[in-house]
Amino acid sequence: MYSLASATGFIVTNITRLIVLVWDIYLTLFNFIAPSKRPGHVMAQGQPGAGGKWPEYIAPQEGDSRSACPALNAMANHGILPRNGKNIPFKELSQAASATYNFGETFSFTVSNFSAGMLGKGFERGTFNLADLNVHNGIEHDASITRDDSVHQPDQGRPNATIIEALLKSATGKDAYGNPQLTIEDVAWYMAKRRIDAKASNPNYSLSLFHRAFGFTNTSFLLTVFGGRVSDLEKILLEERLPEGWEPACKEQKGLSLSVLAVTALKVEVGAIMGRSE
Ligand code: HEM
Ligand SMILES: *[C@@H]1O[C@H](CO)[C@@H](O)[C@H](O)[C@H]1NC(C)=O
Ligand SMILES: *[C@@H]1O[C@H](CO)[C@@H](O)[C@H](O)[C@H]1NC(C)=O
Ligand SMILES: *[C@@H]1O[C@H](CO)[C@@H](O)[C@H](O)[C@H]1NC(C)=O
Ligand SMILES: *[C@@H]1O[C@H](CO)[C@@H](O)[C@H](O)[C@H]1NC(C)=O
Ligand SMILES: CC(=O)N[C@H]1CO[C@H](CO)[C@@H](O)[C@@H]1O
Repeated sequence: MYSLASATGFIVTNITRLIVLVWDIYLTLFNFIAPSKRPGHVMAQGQPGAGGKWPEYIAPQEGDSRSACPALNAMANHGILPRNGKNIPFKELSQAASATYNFGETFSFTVSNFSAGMLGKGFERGTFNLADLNVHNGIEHDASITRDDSVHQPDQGRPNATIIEALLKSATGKDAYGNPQLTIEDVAWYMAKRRIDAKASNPNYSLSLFHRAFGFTNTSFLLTVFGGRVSDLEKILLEERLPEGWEPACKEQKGLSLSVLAVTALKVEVGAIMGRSE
């Protein structure tokens, strides 16, 4: 009965993963059937960002802790996470990130739990500082599209304006009002360019398949969550500030699910591998 025992072992030890998977499929199906949130009403009443009003932005001060993630830093800059970026419970990260960016809880739990594991802490009781997330090749990796490689810039909490401005200049799309907007192809092309540039200038360059997966997930957020509009991304990426009136582009009733995110992410990665076809 070896196979039965190992199958039981698989199910029991993988039970939380299984729950997350089933839960995610439920979110995806629910979102498919339920009407999306109305534009202008993605943030629930009483939540930070409701009615396009985000809490006051204060740029990070000397001694504040910041990560390589623009989305989490923006939350701290608006006081949605502690402004000093310190002693944040993983549980709070999971809940606050999910509420601020209209993400399904499956996603924010998985990422927060992964981060806790990476830092050797427990999800339920553990806390962290934003800069703790910058462990090189933990989550943070080379060839990012908002940060220089850690060999050149040891403080990964700081955005690199040169790299971000080149990303935004590459936008070829237009939104409904004719304003510049990034497309999947633009982002895929820029990721490919960053990989080439980083490889050329960084003798220690590395980018595992695992980190590619994270990289393209993150990059696809520029479109799925931030909406891709250049005028918004200037504030979000350069200042790590949520613009007045901005709300997440993903409007699903139960928030963006992992399953749906994976599809956009895959499109970006395939584009980055193939290069821009023109
Ligand atoms: C919930 C927990 C989250 C954690 C622990 C996390 C962590 C990170 C880390 C460590 C990086 C740096 C990776 C690199 O080296 O490029 C990163 C990048 C990024 N994250 Fe997050 N993140 C989280 C949530 C989010 C959310 C909700 C969004 C979108 C709204 C987001 C958008 C991004 C973007 C756009 C990048 C930049 C990628 C780049 O520079 O190449 N993250 N994140
Ligand atoms: C949560 O993290 C722990 C430690 O890294 C890991 O063993 C567990 O599988 C994770 N749970 C899920 C559902 O990802
Ligand atoms: C961003 O990428 C890093 C790894 O590159 C990953 O660990 C982190 O979870 C990603 N963020 C999200 C929200 O997926
Ligand atoms: C930003 O990145 C560029 C390109 O890698 C680099 O030349 C420049 O020194 C970086 N700027 C800062 C302030 O780190
Ligand atoms: C580059 O990698 C080598 C070998 O892994 C290591 O000894 C060296 O310290 C690294 N250099 C930098 C600047 O990280
Ligand atoms: C004990 C056990 O079977 N654990 C499995 C959980 O799932 C991962 C893959 O998702 C397997 O690699 C583990 O062996």
